Parts: sequence; structure tokens; C-alpha cells
Amino acid sequence: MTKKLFISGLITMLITGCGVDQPNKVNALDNELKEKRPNVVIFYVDDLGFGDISSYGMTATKTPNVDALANEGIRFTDAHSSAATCTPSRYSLLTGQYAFRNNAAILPGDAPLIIDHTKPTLPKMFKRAGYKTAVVGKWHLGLGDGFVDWNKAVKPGPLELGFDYSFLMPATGDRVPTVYLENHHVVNLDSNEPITVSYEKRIGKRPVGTESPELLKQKADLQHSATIVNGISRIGWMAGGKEAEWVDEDFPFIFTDKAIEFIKLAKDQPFMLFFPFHDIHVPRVPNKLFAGKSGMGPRGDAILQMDWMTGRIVDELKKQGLYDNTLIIFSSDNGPVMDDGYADMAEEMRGEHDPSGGYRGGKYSAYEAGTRVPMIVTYPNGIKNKGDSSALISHIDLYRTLSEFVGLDLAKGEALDSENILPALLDSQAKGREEMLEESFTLSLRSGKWKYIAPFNGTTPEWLANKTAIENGLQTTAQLFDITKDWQEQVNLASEYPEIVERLQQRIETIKEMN
Ligand code: NG6
Ligand code: CA
Repeated sequence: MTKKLFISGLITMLITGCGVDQPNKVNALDNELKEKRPNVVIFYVDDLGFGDISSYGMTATKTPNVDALANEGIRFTDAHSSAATCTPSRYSLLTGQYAFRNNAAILPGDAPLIIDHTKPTLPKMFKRAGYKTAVVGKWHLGLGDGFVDWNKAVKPGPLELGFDYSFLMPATGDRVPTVYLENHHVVNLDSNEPITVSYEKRIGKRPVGTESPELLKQKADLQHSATIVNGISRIGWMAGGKEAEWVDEDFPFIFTDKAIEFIKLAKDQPFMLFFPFHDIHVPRVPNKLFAGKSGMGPRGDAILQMDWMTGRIVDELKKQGLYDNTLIIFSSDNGPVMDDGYADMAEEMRGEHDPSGGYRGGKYSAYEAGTRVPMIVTYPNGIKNKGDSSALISHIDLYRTLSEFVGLDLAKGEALDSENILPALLDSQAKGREEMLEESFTLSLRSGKWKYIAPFNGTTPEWLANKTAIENGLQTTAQLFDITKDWQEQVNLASEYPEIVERLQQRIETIKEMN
């Protein structure tokens, strides 16, 4: 794919705003004020565990670029993605609402957009405040409003949600279509070779993992054994679109280049960049710069790649003289997972490394490691006290908190579940939340010293069968832990404190009924 094609999409965005309404506020803003207004960059890593960064205790390999941010800002030790999987977490980040309010669960790659584009969103809030907004990276929130024709304008999507510019992996690295989507269009699509996608039946002539394992770079489970693209079998089938196929090993360059181009073009006005990584999600197929470098196999190498990408973007902010006046938030969409469908030796080569940093569980789990993730905030112009913060934080709070940060009032009902924790974001000594809901296959509530996990009577998807329900914190009876003493959630106190169980369950019911 040509660089020219990439750049032209960005320039169009900045000149025309891609046809999305362009607030004249930017022009109307007092210039001086405009100059002073800070940029916001959100680095959102995929499946990065609490223990997966060297400044969070990883010793097996080093993440110098992320560690530098931790040294220069606030390192949070009790910050949480709002859910233990990707789509719900992203949904909450961009809407300020719990995913259960919209039944947002992990989506197939051809799912419609699950955020209502007529309603307020985080990027729309930034636009209202006069910011230029972009999303570059993994999306996984659905696209279109029913059946998606990848050969036409794919919408509604991020542009309709308030991003001025988008450059996406449409769903996940392990799901078709394995092409980039820039604004409304698949990049490098040859109109003579249209793309079709199916999650129901085999289509097209590409080989599939179940029949041609000799073509694979990594063996995969049945679910990940459909269409093979670039030596990796995916979930779902794809026909056509050969010219548009991505090469997984190129991700670190393609995505950071796009982010850097956006920064360069948007730098004279305040901007918000949302940068959701593909790394360190499966399939882990790092670039040769990182392959074999961590000593922990592709998962560790993907951590190095993610760290390098972070450094590259931060360096650009520094080069442009923007770093001091940029609020950077670095975090992850859910906890860690070792085997998520591909035989990439993550478990076998882990050695002593503990991706959960001692906490119980991981991705999918109701236990702490499902959502407790690294979170680092830097903002040289505005942080009062650097260092470690034990404030309780949920990513769902970023919407309201950032609206405070840019000085905008929210409408009634906007970002319903989002709390203003701006003091904690800028001061390691300030408090965060008093209570916090965590979403997984069930709901959990942190309240003071308690962590309550609601009983679960449903069923989990078949593909999760290799990870037992109990391992994921799913039990048919209530669980209650004193998280201050029993931070590894080992001793269930539910039968000793039935009145606490009752109170916290009641509180969950009240939260559910809020509107
Ligand atoms: C699951 C996939 C898993 C991963 C997950 C989404 C199977 C067996 N597992 O359905 O590999 O893609 O969805 O991960 O299909 S997330 O981080 O985007 O939520
Ligand atoms: Ca994820």
C-alpha cells in the first residue's frame, strides 16, 4: 500500500473534516487560550496485564519507553478497565456508560456499530470543546448499521461518533476482514476484486487453517482456523480484497506512522488522539525488530513492540514541542491472557514472569486481574505530585474527567456512569472513587475494603470452555473478599457477612436501574 494513499486521507480530514460537522469554535477560540489548551493522547494497549511492564514489576524483559512515562508522571496501582474484555471496555470508555446497559459483548468482525451515533460520545465531547480528534488502531466496536458492504463507504463508524479522522483495524487481529479501514474506506481495495466477509460459512478461495496447517506460522484452535491471511488463520472467512490485505508484522510501523502524521498535521490546535493497540492481543506476530528479543516468545516480543510504538509517538510529541502540554494516559483494555487461541508458546516461555502481577485471574475474569491494569498519566505542565497513586480509578471515568479537564459541562444523562476523578489524574496524593463496578461475565463491586462478586447462573461461550468458570470467578453463590488484607481473593467471606453481601448486591441493582 502506498504512503501517498495514507497521507491523502489525513490531509482530506484536516482540510474538509471528512464531511463531519466542523465546529467553528476552533476559529472563534481566543488564540492565546487555544495555544495553552493541552492535547490528550490515550494509549490503550490490548490485553496488557498489571504485571506486564517493568515499572510494574516485570523483570524478564524491559519496557523503557513506558517506564519513562511512569517516572515522569503518576503510576496508578488500583486503576481498572471497566470490563474484563475488549468491546465492553471500549464501549464504556467512549460512552461513559456501562456496557451491560447496551448488552455490549465481544463482537464478530462484521457486527454493526454498537454505539448510537446520535448520542453523546467522548470524541464528540472533545469536538465540542474545539479539539481535532482521531482514532488510530484496533476498533472492535462494530461498523455500519446492519450488513456491511466493505466495498462501499463503511458507516456509521468512528467519524459519525465524533472522530475527525480514523485509521482502523476494523475488529481484531484474529478476525476478518484483515484490511485497514481509513475513514469510510478499505485502504488499497481493488474494485475488480471486491471483499466479502462471512462469519457463517466458508467463502472465497483462500486456504483455511483446518485444511492447510502447513501454511501456518502458528497453529490455532478450531475457532481461529478459518481463512488464512499472511500465514495466520483467523476467525471468520474472507473472499477477495487481496491487494488490501494487511501484513501483521507491519503493524508497528503502519499504526505509529498514521498517529505521527495526525500529530504533525493537527499540532497547531488542541487535539485528542485515541491510540488503541493491536498488541499484545493474539495473533502475536511481532516485527523482526522484536521477534525473539524478549526471551518469552511472541507474547513478550509483542510487549517490546508495544513499548517501542509508545516511545515513537511520545518522541514525536517531544520533537514537536508538545509533550509538556499533552496529557498522556497509558493503559490497557483488560487483563492478561496467555493462550487465547494460537499456539504461540506464551505459557511455555513465560518462565517466572507473572502477567497478572500477583492478582488473581486475568482476561475474562471477575477477579481483580480481569480489570486491574497498568495506568500511567503524564502531563508535565499540570501534574501536581508525581509518583505512585493508589486511587481507585475506572476507565469509565475518563469521559467526565476529561470533560472537566477541557472545561466543558456535560448534558444531563451524558456519560451516566462516569465520575469526575480529575484531581486523582493530576495528583498522586488525591483520592479516586469510593466504589467501582467491574464487568465480566458477571458483575463485581468494589466498595471500601470489600470486593463483591455477584453469583453467576448463566453460561459462558463454548470457546471459553478450556478456562473453567471457577477460574474466571464465576460461581453460583456470592463471593466476598476483604481486598485490603486478602488482595489475592482467596478467602470467601460471603457466609460470614451476609448483610454486606445483601447491601452490595442491592447497590448493584440500584446502579443497574439508574438512567
Ligand atoms: C474471543 C476469541 C479470543 C479473542 C477474544 C476477544 C476465541 C476462541 N477466542 O472470542 O481469541 O479474540 O474473543 O478479545 O474465538 S478482546 O480482547 O478483543 O476482547
Ligand atoms: Ca482486549
